[in-house]
Amino acid sequence: MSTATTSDTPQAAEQPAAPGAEECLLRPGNTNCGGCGMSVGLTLFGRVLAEEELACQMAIPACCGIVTAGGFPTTSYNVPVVATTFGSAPAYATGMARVRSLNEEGHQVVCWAGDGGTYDIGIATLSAAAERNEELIYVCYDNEIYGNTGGQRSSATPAGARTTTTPSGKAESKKNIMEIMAAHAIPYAATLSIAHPEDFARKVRTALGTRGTKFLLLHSPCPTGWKSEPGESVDLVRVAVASGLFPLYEVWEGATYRLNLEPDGTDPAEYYRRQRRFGADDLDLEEARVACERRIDRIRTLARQFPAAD
Ligand SMILES: Cc1ncc(C[n+]2csc(CCOP(=O)(O)OP(=O)(O)O)c2C)c(N)n1
Ligand code: SF4
Ligand SMILES: [Mg+2]
Repeated sequence: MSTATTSDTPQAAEQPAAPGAEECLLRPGNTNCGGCGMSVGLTLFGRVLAEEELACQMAIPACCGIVTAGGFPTTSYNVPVVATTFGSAPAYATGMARVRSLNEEGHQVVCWAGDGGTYDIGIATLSAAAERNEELIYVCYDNEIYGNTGGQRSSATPAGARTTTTPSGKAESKKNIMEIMAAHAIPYAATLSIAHPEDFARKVRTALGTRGTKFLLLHSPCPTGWKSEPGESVDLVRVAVASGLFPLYEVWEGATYRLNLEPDGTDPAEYYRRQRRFGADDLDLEEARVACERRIDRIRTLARQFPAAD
C-alpha cells in the first residue's frame, strides 16, 4: 500500500463549511460526564481540523459518542454526523467516503467509535474497511468499557478491572488492537493521549496527510466507569504513558515503527491506585510491571529493527 501526502488528497470544488478556528467539533452543552476523555479528544481533534481548515463528516456507532449529540433535532456536533448501528460504522463510513470521492469533495470522513464498537462488535467491518484501504480516519476512543450501557467489560478492559459483568475483576488481558490493525498493513496507525496534546495534534495531521485507512487509538478516561476523580483524568492517562501501560507509538504500513516517548520509570501501581475499578486483591502488581516492561521492550525492539524514515 502506498502512503501519500496531502497534495494527493482530493480537493473539493464545493465542500461543507469547515469549522472556523473559533468553532469546535464538539459544542458546549453536550451530555458527556465531567472529566470525559472523549470530550477532550473531540476538542483536540476538532482544533486540528480547524487549524487545517478542513471540513469533516463523521460516522458514529452506538456508544457514548453518539449520545453526546443529544436529542434530535438538536445536536452538539458542529459537523454532519451519521449515527450508525453498533457494528457497522466503518461500512457506513466507506459509503460516505466513496460518495465524497465520486462527488470530488474534499472533506475528511471520520469514524469515531468506542472500544466496544471497535475491538468487539465492529471488528469485522473495521477489518473489511482496512483490508480495502478505504479513505478514512478511524478514531477509537478507548475507555476500556461499554460505558454507554452501564459499564460492562469489553475485550479492551484490562485484567483486574471490575465492571458490571466482571464484579471480581476481569481475568483476561486487554486485546492488542494496535497490532491487529498494524497487521492489516494500513498506511498509518498511532496511539493518542490527551495528556500529550502536541503529539496528538501531530499524529492527527499525519493522518490527514496520508491516503488510505488511518487508525488512531485514543486512551480515553471515563471517570464514571473507572471510578476515578474527573479532575484527574488527564493525569491518569499521563501516568499510563509514563509507566508503559499505554505507550505512545506509530506504525506505518504495518512495517515500520516509532516509539514516541520512553517511559520515565513511573510505577504502574500509581495508575491502579487512583481508580476504584481496581480492587487491591484483584491485581498482581508484579505481573503488571513485567507486562509494562515487555510491552515497551517489544515496541522499542521493533522501532530499532524497522525504523520509520524521518
Ligand atoms: C447490536 C447491539 N447490541 C447492543 C447494543 C447496546 N449498546 C449500545 S452502545 C453499547 C456499548 C458501547 O460501548 P463502546 O463502544 O465501548 O462505547 P462507550 O459506550 O464506552 O462510549 C451497547 C452494548 C446495541 N446498540 N446494538
Ligand atoms: S460514561 Fe464515560 S465515556 Fe461515557 S460520557 Fe461518561 S465519562 Fe464519557
Ligand atoms: Mg467504551
